[in-house]
Amino acid sequence: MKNETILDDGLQNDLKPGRPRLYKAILVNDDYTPREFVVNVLRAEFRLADEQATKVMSTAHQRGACVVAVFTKDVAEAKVISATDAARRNGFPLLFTSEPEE
Ligand code: TYC
Repeated sequence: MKNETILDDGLQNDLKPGRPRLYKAILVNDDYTPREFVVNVLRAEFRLADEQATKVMSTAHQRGACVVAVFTKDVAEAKVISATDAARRNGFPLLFTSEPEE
């Protein structure tokens, strides 16, 4: 009993804050959303430069999906919702998702 306190250096237990896990915001391809609209959403919601937005859009178009950027969990989820909402408001099925990095 006495030694538990003495031996616990506090470095390995579950309460250690550590580095927060990062989340990928992912752009998913579809057959209907115009390429230009996708690029504009990437610029407006994720603050990508035009060239980078075009690259990310093209990669998703060719491969089915593309990582847009990584954020903390809260920020990734907020941006994914906001970007997907912008598409719905304009009548497009464009989808963004988020998932933790390995
Ligand atoms: N595939 C769409 C088209 O041909 C463009 C597009 C690209 C849509 C990437 C979604 O994540 C996407 N108009």
